[in-house]
Amino acid sequence: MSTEYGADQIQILEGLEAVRKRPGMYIGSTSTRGLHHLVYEIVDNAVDEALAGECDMIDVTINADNSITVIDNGRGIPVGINHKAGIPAVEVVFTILHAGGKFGGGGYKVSGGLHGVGASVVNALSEWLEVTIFHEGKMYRQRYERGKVVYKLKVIGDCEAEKSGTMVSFLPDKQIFEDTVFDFDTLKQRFREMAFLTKGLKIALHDEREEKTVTREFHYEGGIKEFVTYLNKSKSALYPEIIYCEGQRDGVLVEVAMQHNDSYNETTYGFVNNITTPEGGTHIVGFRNALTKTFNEYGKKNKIIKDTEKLTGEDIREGLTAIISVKIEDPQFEGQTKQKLGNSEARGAVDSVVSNSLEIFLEQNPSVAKNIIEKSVLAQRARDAARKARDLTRRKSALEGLALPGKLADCTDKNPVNCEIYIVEGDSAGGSAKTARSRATQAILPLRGKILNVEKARLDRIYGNAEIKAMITAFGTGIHDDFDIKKLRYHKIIIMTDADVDGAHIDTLMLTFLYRFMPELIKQGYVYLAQPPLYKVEKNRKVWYAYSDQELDNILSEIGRDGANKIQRYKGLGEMDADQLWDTTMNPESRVLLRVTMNEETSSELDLTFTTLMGDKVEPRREFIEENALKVKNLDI
Ligand code: TTJ
Repeated sequence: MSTEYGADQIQILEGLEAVRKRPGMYIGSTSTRGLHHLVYEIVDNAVDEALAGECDMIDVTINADNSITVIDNGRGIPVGINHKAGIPAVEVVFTILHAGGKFGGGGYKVSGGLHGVGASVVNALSEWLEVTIFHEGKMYRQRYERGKVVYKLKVIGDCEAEKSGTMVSFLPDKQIFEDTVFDFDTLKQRFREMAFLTKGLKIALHDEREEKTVTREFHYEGGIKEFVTYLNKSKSALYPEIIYCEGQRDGVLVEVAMQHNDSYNETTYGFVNNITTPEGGTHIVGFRNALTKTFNEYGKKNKIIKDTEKLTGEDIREGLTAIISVKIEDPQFEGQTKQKLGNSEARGAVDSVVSNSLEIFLEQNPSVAKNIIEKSVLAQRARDAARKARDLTRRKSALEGLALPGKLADCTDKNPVNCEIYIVEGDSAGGSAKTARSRATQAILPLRGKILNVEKARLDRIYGNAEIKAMITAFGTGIHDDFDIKKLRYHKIIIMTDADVDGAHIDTLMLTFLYRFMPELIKQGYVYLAQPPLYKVEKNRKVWYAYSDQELDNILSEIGRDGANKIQRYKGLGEMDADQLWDTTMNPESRVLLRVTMNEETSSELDLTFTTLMGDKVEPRREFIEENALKVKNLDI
């Protein structure tokens, strides 16, 4: 092999060597997030073939050895010689850096976007990778190891003459990734999203790591319209129609679907070339502009609002679920985390496509239009009331200084880095916690009963709620436009509830509040759940604590099940005295805390989790709980 190596090949190896030296530069990180990006990178190439109208099926398998296989029924990566490089095009795709998205030219591509670094990066970071192409009755194959060609592209057999497609298998390199185990749910959620965003495309995911293969299939003929229906499934829609806008301008392909529900939250997700844009950008700005303008014009023209009145965008978007999906040839991502679309042409394109379609829709559906505008007027009144309440609090705190809530037992240390606040369910457990705590660094805020469900209340009621006010003042950050993470008074916010169904419900209520009003606290890793033990085992005056049934079993196996044990099942925090609470749950030396994290790449699923758990509809909630009952301990919300 070495004698055939020319200058081109040496350059190739240097390119891929650079990827192996600094993988983070190419895939963001070598954590599980980066690991999963490898799969998206390969699948994105197949999605491009679907966008070109040449493929309608993608099949992904997590194999028993944790390698991945992706198959599509597209035209197949070209096997002919690429004249510039002097090697088959498929070899260029897998061995030359950045060649990925540039093949074929023209048209919209989802690969080569934010994460789209090309299939060669996946190759460089894989122990081995094999590509098989089905083309005109022949099967071609090439294998690589850590990016290096093992053998030249060769014909390995025949296939049916009509069959065409590409199959790629790879095993992520354990020398590169901290953890090489794929998470089925992470992949599943991403593929569901991809299927919504590419109408008509069938994506199947198989997991062959257990004896019985698990399969999920996604296929939505309605595309993002079905996405909106899915997001609204646990809410009550305000009208049955999904408003849908589609069009193209200045090289930007625009697709928008939306529907209001009777809740008070806006749920808008933007996508650029199938990549989520949590920080928004020009496409979102264009959408909002069009919405505000069109509803105000319609409302005035039809005398639903007075000429002097103006609905704000926020009011119109109360309870709105919307998907804004744009495809653009050269997306520019900006912002701190490069998750914000910068292309200015996207603003005008979305604005004009949405304005035109929405105006027509409203003219044709006057009762829907009236319904939405009336809800917006109510939203405006509530917002005015909330603003007044907030101004009053602001003025008060300006006069009297920031008064901490009376129920808060604050810590003495004033450096937030050292400080923790325990949010404790119930006054009695709050009392034990106050006795048990380490005064210097641990503050205690007891909450009476269940906190308000913020999914079901308008702002004025939320701001009026005593428990919520107490938390906001204790944290010190303020909320909404006033939110300032630099003012956070504790770097650990620890939710401590009973280890029972009620406790789990309070956890969810608390997390819902934090997610909706202070998401930065979760994103930056300041939020934790305390883990009180489930059992206490005593034998010969020695004590063990078990935090799960499994652990209880282990302890009993170790010390013998001879009847001399006294086993106590804790039903609540209140059953522990202060010393026990300290030893088991609060002592930083020995306690177990679960940090709450969130994955922004699939935030639509996260939103759904909260609305499903907290919403009115019983059936989706029951299904959700049944489906997730086994993994309640998985706190990656
Ligand atoms: C390019 O233009 C000529 C016809 O084939 C086009 C192409 O490259 N199609 C294509 C690539 N289909 N599928 C892929 C592909 C699939 C996987 C799973 C992985 C990669 C890197 C590419």
